[in-house]
Amino acid sequence: MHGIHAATRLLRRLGLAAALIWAGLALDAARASETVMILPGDAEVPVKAGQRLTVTLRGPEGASYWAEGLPDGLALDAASGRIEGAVGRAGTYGILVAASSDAGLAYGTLKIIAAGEAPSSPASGAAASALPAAAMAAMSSPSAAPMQSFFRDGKSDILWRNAINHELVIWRMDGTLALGANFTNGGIVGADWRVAAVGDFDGDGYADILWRSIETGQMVMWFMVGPNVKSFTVLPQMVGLTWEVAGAGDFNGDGRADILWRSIETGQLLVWFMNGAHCVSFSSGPIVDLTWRIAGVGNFTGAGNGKAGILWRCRNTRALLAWHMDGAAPLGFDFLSSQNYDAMWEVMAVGDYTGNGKADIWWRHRGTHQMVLWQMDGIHCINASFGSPAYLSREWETAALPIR
Ligand SMILES: [Ca+2]
Ligand SMILES: [Ca+2]
Repeated sequence: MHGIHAATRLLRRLGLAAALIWAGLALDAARASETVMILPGDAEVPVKAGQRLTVTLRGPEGASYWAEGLPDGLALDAASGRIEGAVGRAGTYGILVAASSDAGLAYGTLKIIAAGEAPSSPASGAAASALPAAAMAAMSSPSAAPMQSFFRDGKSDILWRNAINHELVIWRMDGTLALGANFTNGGIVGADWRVAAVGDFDGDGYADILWRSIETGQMVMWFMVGPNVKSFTVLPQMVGLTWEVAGAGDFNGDGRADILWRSIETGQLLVWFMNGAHCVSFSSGPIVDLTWRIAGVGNFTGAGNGKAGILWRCRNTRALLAWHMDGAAPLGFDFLSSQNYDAMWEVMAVGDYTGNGKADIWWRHRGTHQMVLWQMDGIHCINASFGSPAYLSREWETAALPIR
């Protein structure tokens, strides 16, 4: 019974118990071979490398299970929820687990900490620790290319979707100026799908498009070259609709866009570190009061070695706050010096539109649909100018500013 008490304490500490019960998962006390535990929510399993372990995920009757990020040596039985095997290599492994049933979809995180002879790597996920120091240094240097550039020209672009006929158009941008409007060749995607985020998920320099079904939460990634779809992948994971994709950016500095999640119930943050459509590892971040809304993802100051940060806007005061991040952890924050826009103005996109390596902010007026670019130098707006064109009719929406 030691295991269940430890897990329950952990859940209490994380304040997650209520959400999980609602989601249909319950703690399981079964004890099998050597090490057994756990379960849903966020849980940690300490083991020795090479030691056999069994972890049983327990969801509602008839649930099927998946796990993403299992280390070599462990396997999941999707029908029973049993994860069995032995972790060959010492390390800390973050695993995303979920149970899917008629009652809905619940997910949690499982951390397996495998101790070995050598000190275990602090890195979450297996791959990073094997890299030589030089490669790590190269990977963590600031990425020159903005994550929202469809044309690999060093400047972010704007993806529009028409809420009525669902056409997709990419404006190739140079600062405030739209150089051209390009229809994508991906065809018309139905109304139950939404553009969840734009980012270069595979690191080839071209922005890609993440779709999410508003009915099921299923996700599809389009890998782009310019406005054309090169290939697409259905993501194996599904996350319940109480979590929303808040944006995409390179939170760990490996040159690939990652997915920022936020719970619409608790305000909890979660980052999926991506390699293309594959979630390599993930970290949960702080819980932030829901009076603060995520307006965009971008790095305004260069802090965190160029890694993506988060732009927050307070629903009450309209204050703008930039968080500087390292992975899912905030390093510090700054209030933006200009914050005098009223509620009629909404942030429609964040990206590097001027090509100076720092994020800028596009605003759109809810009444006139005019667009204004704040050209930013750090946390200071050095120029606010209308776009050219200066407005677009209401039915055109961006990922960050859907019509609701
Ligand atoms: Ca790409
Ligand atoms: Ca990344």
